[in-house]
Amino acid sequence: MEKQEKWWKSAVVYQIYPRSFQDSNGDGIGDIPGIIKRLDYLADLGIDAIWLSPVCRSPQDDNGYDISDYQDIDPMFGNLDDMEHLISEAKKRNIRILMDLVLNHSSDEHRWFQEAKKSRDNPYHDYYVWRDGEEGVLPNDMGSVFGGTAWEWVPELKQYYFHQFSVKQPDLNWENPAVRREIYDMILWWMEKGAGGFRLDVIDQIAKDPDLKITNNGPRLHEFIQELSRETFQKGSLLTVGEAWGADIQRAKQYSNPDGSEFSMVFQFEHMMLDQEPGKEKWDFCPLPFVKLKQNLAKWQTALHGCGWNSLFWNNHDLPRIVSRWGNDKAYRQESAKMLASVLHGMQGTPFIYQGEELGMTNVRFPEIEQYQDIEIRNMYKERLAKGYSREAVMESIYAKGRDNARTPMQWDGSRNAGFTTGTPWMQVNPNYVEINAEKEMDSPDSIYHYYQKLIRLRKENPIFADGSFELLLEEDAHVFAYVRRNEEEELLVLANFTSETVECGLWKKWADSQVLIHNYAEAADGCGAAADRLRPYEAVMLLRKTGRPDSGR
Ligand code: TEU
Ligand code: CA
Repeated sequence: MEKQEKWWKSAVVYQIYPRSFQDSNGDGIGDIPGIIKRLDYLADLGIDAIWLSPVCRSPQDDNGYDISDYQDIDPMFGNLDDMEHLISEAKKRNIRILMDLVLNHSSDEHRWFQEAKKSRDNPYHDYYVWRDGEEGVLPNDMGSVFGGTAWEWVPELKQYYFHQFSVKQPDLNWENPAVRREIYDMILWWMEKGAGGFRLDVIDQIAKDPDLKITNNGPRLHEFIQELSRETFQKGSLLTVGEAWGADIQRAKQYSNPDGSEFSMVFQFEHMMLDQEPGKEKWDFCPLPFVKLKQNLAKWQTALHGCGWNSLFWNNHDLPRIVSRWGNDKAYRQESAKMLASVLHGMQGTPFIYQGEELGMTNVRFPEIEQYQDIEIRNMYKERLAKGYSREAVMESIYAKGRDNARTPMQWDGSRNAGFTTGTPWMQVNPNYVEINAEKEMDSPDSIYHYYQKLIRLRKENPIFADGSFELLLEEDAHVFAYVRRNEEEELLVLANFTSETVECGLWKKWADSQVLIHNYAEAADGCGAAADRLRPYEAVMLLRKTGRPDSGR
């Protein structure tokens, strides 16, 4: 029973951003039939579940994170039959479909909001968060994540509504039990349709209290989540993952409590915020403090061991491409993409692969702002220019951190539009698709794709990936990321050079009698590999050995 319930501990999840994955009808937008066509590709990769970014009915102000009907599919992506078909076709390949639940807010075009703004005594009015006021005199100075104020005036009601995201994403009022009941019923309906789990969008923001200027981690947060879990998820054997930018260790333990009272796991971002200037915005980027990254990941590994469960990720649809961000997408694209994958997949937790990551897809540098689609980018561009930033500086921020880096169409092959669409893609394809595409990757035995495939297989074959403890080695080393995982029978060393230089490192030698599980360089070259004191640029290796000896490998 226990084992069945915790199937997700050895699982690997693949995230699909539907509008950019595969178009099937030439309208330039990825869709559900397109995903179905590519299921064999994903089965071959070896993944266990797909996290599907939102496909529900939506005006697409924030690419589907603004839902106007939670129980219907947006016509742009297909219909409910297509969705059921996807679930059953995926199931045939032992792949579960995780839906993206956007529960903090709905679209302003949702029937609830349309009713809510009719009058103050409409039964749906209290589904949202309102404050009385006067036009032009905001209830307070709270801002929206996407820029500007978090308050929008509705003249008919002489009230403001609260929106943590865009003005078309009014916040739902979780204080109202009727809202919570509607949400639970909707989730149960998706469970009946065969959803294998759920990713919960900005779940730490549902218990907001605008009067106290509280956005995330509100006082009733865990009460709400526990009720949600009890009323829905606990009735099935699901993978549930809560997105929580504001999670610390203590909260993460609550979210992923092994007793199942909240979610299976937490999706937190501490490690992904290290290359931004402290106290500033994500656009104010700085070089990655490498030692801090190691310490941070190590902290999460040890603190959650045995009492919580983390997601492992470098990428999602909100983050720039990792190979461009912390690897080297020029001279060492292959090596660094594989190195980053090794460091991540060697840890405890559930790895998430974001579409194209397994191909080493890179960031994009579009010359014109008009080529960018993301509401966050567009708003920031206007705001920062108005504040006096230079256009060049703003574009550099977008190149480094813009969400559209992750949202360019999937690069399937070297044909026009990378095989993504026969029409005009909703966002331009990254011009490097001729070099970087799935077809090429599949054809080459040494590709990044096959490296990911092997990492996934290793996790399935070796329980130590899921159950081993974690110890960081060479903590202060400015180049090398090294750690050991241990269980009762074995130990696993992950050794990785995070730089484009050849560096001194004698650790591999001490593990000379171990088995090489995976290595991102061909053995050959003199003075390198097991016998050497050096690691080549972005070199990474995973070594496994049986224990029973006192030597711990330091
Ligand atoms: O993201 C949460 C969130 O806070 C992000 O908007 C994040 O702050 C931003 O990307 C950092 O630049 C989730 C979804 O993943 C995102 O796509 C949505 O836009 C957002 O919620 C609103 O639903
Ligand atoms: Ca389409």
